[in-house]
Amino acid sequence: MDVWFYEEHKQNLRLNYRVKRVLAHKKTDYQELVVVETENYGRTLVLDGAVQLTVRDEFIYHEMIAHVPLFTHPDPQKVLVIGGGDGGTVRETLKHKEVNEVHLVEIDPEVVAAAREYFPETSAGLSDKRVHVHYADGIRFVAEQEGAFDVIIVDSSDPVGPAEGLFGKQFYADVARALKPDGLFVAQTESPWANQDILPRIYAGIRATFPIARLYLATVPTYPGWLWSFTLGSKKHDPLTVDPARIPDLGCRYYTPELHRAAFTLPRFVGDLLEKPADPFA
Ligand code: AG3
Repeated sequence: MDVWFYEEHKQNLRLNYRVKRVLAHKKTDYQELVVVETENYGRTLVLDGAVQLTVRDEFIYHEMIAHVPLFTHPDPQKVLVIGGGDGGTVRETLKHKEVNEVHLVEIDPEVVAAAREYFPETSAGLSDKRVHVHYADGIRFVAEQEGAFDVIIVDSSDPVGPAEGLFGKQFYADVARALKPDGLFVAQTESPWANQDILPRIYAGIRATFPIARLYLATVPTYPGWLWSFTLGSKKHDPLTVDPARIPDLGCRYYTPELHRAAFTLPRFVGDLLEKPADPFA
């Protein structure tokens, strides 16, 4: 069989994957959902043409989006995850013993259903008794919270379609209000290589909202540009002052105590990008 799937990384650039099997393909109320088994990366979840996770490399993204904020906060008990219906971020969050409540707010129930059916190793944590799954719009959910969470993790798709509002100034203000007085949040903030047009605006929005704003990097082979960014916005705790000697070994495959600090050391072109004057998303 010679079947290929591609993601369009740029108008003139596509990444092709040889497909062993198409496991699911449907239009949900929110997006087009595809699950394929690829030769190189194993099972792959694709939403509106954008790869969300592959079994082979999802650990990189999920470890980095969860452990950097959760080890920056000294006592993260109550955590909110926006998006992330595949469960990968929740799985990593549950590795922190202080965490006693995780709320996952996913707009599309079909994403959770597909994760439970096709990605058991990613989604298993969703059945943990500390986890509460809400099928709701993350923007509205956050707007209704006040001083409720230690850590908020925004595990969204790209800022087009259902996730667009999750990158806006109003949303960041609502996130700040939903956090406790020493709370902090992190969002996946696209690629500093492939998304240079929008990253300065996303970063500007977070920096305008939080006293501490820090961008960090990880290499995700299946996302456009490979080089991927996350931005942490914090009211009090600074990720750069975390003592690596106090970070326990969780048996991660990408994240390490030393990498916690190193991930914030930016190549010059990335630093320059963040200094570019930009209007935050409305
Ligand atoms: N969130 C998706 C990151 C964006 C990927 N973009 C792309 N492929 N164009 C990941 C969800 C995993 N929990």
